Amino acid sequence: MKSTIRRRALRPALAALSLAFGAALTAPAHAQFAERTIRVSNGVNQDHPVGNGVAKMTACVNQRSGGKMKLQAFWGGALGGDLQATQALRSGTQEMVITSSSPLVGIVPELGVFDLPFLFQNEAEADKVLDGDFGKFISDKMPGANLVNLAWWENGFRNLTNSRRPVGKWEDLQGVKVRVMQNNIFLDTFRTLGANAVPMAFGEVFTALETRAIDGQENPFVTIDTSKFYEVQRFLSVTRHAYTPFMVLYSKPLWDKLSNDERGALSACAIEGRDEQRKVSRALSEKSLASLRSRGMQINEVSQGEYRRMFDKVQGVYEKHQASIGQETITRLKDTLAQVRK
Ligand code: TK8
Repeated sequence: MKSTIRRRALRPALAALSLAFGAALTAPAHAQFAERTIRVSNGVNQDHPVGNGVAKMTACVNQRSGGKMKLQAFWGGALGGDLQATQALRSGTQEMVITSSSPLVGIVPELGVFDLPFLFQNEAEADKVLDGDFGKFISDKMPGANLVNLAWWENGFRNLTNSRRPVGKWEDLQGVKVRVMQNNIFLDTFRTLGANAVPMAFGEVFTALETRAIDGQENPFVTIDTSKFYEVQRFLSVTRHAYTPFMVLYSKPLWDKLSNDERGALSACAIEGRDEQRKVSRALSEKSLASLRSRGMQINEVSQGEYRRMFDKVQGVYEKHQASIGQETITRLKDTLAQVRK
């Protein structure tokens, strides 16, 4: 009986204590957030899965900061291409960019490891490599270039489109003018396969295809679909010749001015965005392939035998670029892949 009376008497005090405790949990977090609008640029369009990732990340930082931090996204290269936007981050004139790793090898050469042809066999092993020690090993090299990598998102497995012919074996590439990212390893890979490889920023690709300045390009299905390449390309060959990651980069000069709470929110929300973006990317990939077929693209698979011949044909690219990527990076990557594949 006495304990019931005591509990009742204590109720108001316990209620006040829990309110104060609850407020303490939220107040310091919100108190360490300044009013900020963070500009994040992309080369793809908003209906690309990057749009889903950015939406998730935006809602997350908004919630964690009590509405003080906002992400403002610019699509379709509105703030410049991958390399141009990344340089703006390095100089502290823009906060964020979501960019392929490939155009940045001139800034951080070790990123070239992801451009080695036929490196990953599937998304599961790519996730394990990127989200584990190896991904951190590479991300830790970014601050030296005035950049902070918040997360690895998915660009995806790359496939070839062109306006001349189906490509079922490497010999079919002879003389085909293929745009590649501004990256020596992609240039070498496609030249080794016999194509006339042309480096070009992503934002110029559609017009170059439309005017036949180039015959083809290579990107994942969701990019071919959301960038409307089907309007200017007839053939799609499922080559899966490389897997490109997206980097969610923050300007280090601007990062250094953030509070620990702001950095914590951005880091955690970039991971939430990653999981959403990858989920949508994989769910949309098959739908995009079906959509491209319904829009009239002629789609061909590459047989296992011919896939193997392409793989064998470009092995020299690995040796040629070991020096520029760095032996330690290549050895770590190979060891990690061996572990992942056990
Ligand atoms: C978009 C690019 C694109 C990439 C390319 O900004 O350049 O072909 O695959 O996704 O990063």
